[in-house]
Amino acid sequence: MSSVAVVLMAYGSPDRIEDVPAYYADIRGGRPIRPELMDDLVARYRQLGIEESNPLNEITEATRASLEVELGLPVFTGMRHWQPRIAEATESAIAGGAETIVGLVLAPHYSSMSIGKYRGLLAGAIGDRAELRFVERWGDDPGFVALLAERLMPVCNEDSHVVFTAHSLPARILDEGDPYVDELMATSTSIAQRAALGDWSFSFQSESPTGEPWLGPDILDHLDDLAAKGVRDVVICPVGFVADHLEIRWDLDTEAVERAQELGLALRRIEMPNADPAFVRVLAGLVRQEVAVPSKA
Ligand code: FEC
Repeated sequence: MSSVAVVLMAYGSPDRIEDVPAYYADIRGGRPIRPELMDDLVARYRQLGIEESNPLNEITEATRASLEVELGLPVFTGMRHWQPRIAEATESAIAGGAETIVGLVLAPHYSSMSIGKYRGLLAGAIGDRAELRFVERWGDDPGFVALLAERLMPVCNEDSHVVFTAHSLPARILDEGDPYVDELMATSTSIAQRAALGDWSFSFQSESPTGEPWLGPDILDHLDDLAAKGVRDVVICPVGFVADHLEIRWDLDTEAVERAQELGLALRRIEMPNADPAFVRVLAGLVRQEVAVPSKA
């Protein structure tokens, strides 16, 4: 077998508070940012205690390091919107002699605006210098479904209503036949079956103010609806994310918790997979489906 390396890709988070403007500019791809939106984003990171260092990126590094040990292959982190960039990770892999590169994104569901973008960045960086194997989607992976079901069951009681969530995207993806929503519903249904849930629903979160319609319902509106229907106990299971980052720590742990308190709802969420060994084994299994890597005994 030719020499193999893995490029493990994630959204990325600014290292320090002073990096936020450059980070946001990268996300916006050069489109202008209203000053109040920039101030709001800086304030969100600041309220999470991110000043001189960022624990959110440390989770990705811990995941990378554990995956490298689990696979016995070099694994390089490539961030979509921060450093180290996907291109830098690719250069490191090729400099280390990789002839085959496996691309794996720390986001389970395919969309042209999500995994499709990561793929484009990685393929462009590799060019014809190595063979690319790419994990296109993994929301239906049985190990991932089982992991989330196992985290869900202990935090549910007989009155709980489970809400599965994922990052919203501009609604125009539906006109383009994007599989994102179908994949999210398939993952949610599989987890609900596995955990034998009676009462559950799906909602989006983390919509960005870009001036166009986004997929809904948004989690805050959804909590209003659930409260109006008489639900009193809500458990959130974010299926579109795998780690504690801004979208979990702010949008759920801060904003959704505040809304739930106003509505008199009990609200909690599952622990995110982060760098849990069971999750790292799921990731390793995805890589092994692309290349023949012996399993650890
Ligand atoms: O922890 C962190 O510091 C970063 C958390 C973070 C994750 C994340 C994941 C996804 N996003 C996706 C789509 C979009 C689209 C736009 C967009 C905008 C933002 C902004 C921040 C941000 N996203 Fe994000 N996203 C994270 C953070 N995202 C910050 C900009 C400010 C704001 O809206 O609050 C709109 C871009 C544009 O303006 O054109 C679209 C998708 C995911 C899940 C897949 C993945 O992780 O890659 C999809 C984590």
